[in-house]
Amino acid sequence: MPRRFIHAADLHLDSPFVGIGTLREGFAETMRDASLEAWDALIDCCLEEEAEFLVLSGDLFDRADGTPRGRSRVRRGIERLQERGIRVFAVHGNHDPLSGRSPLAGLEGVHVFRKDVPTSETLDLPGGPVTVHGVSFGKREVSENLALKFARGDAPGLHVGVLHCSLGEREGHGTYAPCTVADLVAARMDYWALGHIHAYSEEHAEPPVIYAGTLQGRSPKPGERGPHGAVVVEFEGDRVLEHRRVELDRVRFEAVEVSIEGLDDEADLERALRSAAAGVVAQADGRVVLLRATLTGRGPLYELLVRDEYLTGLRSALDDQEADDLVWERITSTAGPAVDLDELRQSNAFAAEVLGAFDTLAADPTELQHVLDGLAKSFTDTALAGLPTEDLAGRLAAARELALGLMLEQDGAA
Ligand SMILES: [Mn+2]
Repeated sequence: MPRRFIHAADLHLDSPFVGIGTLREGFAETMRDASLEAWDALIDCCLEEEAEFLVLSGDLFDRADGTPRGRSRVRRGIERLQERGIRVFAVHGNHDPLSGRSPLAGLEGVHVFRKDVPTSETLDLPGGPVTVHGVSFGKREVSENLALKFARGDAPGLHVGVLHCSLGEREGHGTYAPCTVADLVAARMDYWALGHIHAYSEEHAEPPVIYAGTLQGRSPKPGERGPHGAVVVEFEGDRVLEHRRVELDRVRFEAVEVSIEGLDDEADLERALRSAAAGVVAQADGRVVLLRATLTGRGPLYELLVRDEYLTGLRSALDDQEADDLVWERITSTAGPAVDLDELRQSNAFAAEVLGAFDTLAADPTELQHVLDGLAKSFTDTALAGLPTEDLAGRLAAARELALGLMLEQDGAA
C-alpha cells in the first residue's frame, strides 16, 4: 500500500473575507467560521487518509501571531494528529513571518522551520525515512531567492521541499522569495510543497512542483473562486506515485456570466440568472455558494439595467427567494444597448468617434486606469460603480456601453 502525506498552504485562519458585497442575514456566522471549519476538515482528511505527516507551506495565519480563536483551533487539531502520531512541518510566509515566537512553537509533534536558511528534518518512520526541508520568512518582504539555498543531502528515502515563494509575477500577489521552476528542480527534491499563490497550480510534473492554493477561498476574485482544499500525495520509497486535490472548503465563491441577448423582459432575466446559478450550486456538493453574476451581451433589457439601483434591487429580489446553499453576492453588468458596434464604427455618427476613443484606451492600461479612476467618482450610482476596481476591461466595457446608451437616448429624444 502506498504511503501518504498531505500538503496545505495559505490557510489564513480566522481572517475576515475581503471584497464581498451585501450578504443576507444569517450568513455572518457561516462566513466567520468557514476557514476554521476547513481546518477541521483538513485534520479529518489527514486521519482518514492515514497520512504520515502534514506540511503547511506558509500563511497559516493572516498575521504573525494569528488570533486567539485561530490558535486555539490549531492546537486542538494538532492534538488530534498527535493521538495518531501524525507529524506536522510548517514554514511561515509573508503574512505570518517568523518575527518573534511562532504561534506553533512548543506544540508537540510540530516542527517549525527557522527563518532565512533552509534546514532539514529526517523522520525515521516505520515505512522508511522521509526528509522534509524548509525555510520560514523572517519578515514580510523577502527579496532573496531562497530556493537556491536548498540541498538534498544524502539521506535515503523521500525528500520534500517546503517553501513560500513567487514563481514569476502573479496578478494579485506580491513578489516574494522569487525563484524559477529550474531553481527548484535543481535542488533535487522529490516533491515541492509551495505556498503563496491562492489558486491551485501544478508548476512542474516530474518532480511535482505544486501550489496547493488556499484551503478556503477568501474573496470573489478569480484565483479564490471554485474548489479549494489540500493535496494528498502518495509515495513509496523516494518516489511520488500520485498527487490529487481534495476539496475541503466550506463556503465557495463562484461567478457566472449571463448574456441579455434574446431576453425580452425581467421574467426572462430572472429565469436566465437562476438557471446559471443552478449549474454552479449543483457542483458545490452542498456547500454554501457565494455567487457573483455578470450580465453581458446586447439587448433591449439594457435600458432596465442602467436604471438607478436596479442591479442591487435585482440581487435582493433573487436572494430573498434562495435556499440556504446559495447567496447572491453581487450582480454587475458589462451589457450594452442593442446596437451593432461594427456597423457603428463604420458610420459617420459621433458615436463612431466615441467608440474609436474607447478602442484606443483599451490598448493603453496606464491611461485607462487614470480615466477610470476619474469616472468612478462621477458615476457612483451606475453599473460601473458595482464592478471591482481591479477589473479594468470590465469597467471600460461598462463605461463604453453607458456612453453609447446615453447617445442613443439623445438620438431617440431628438
Ligand atoms: Mn503569501
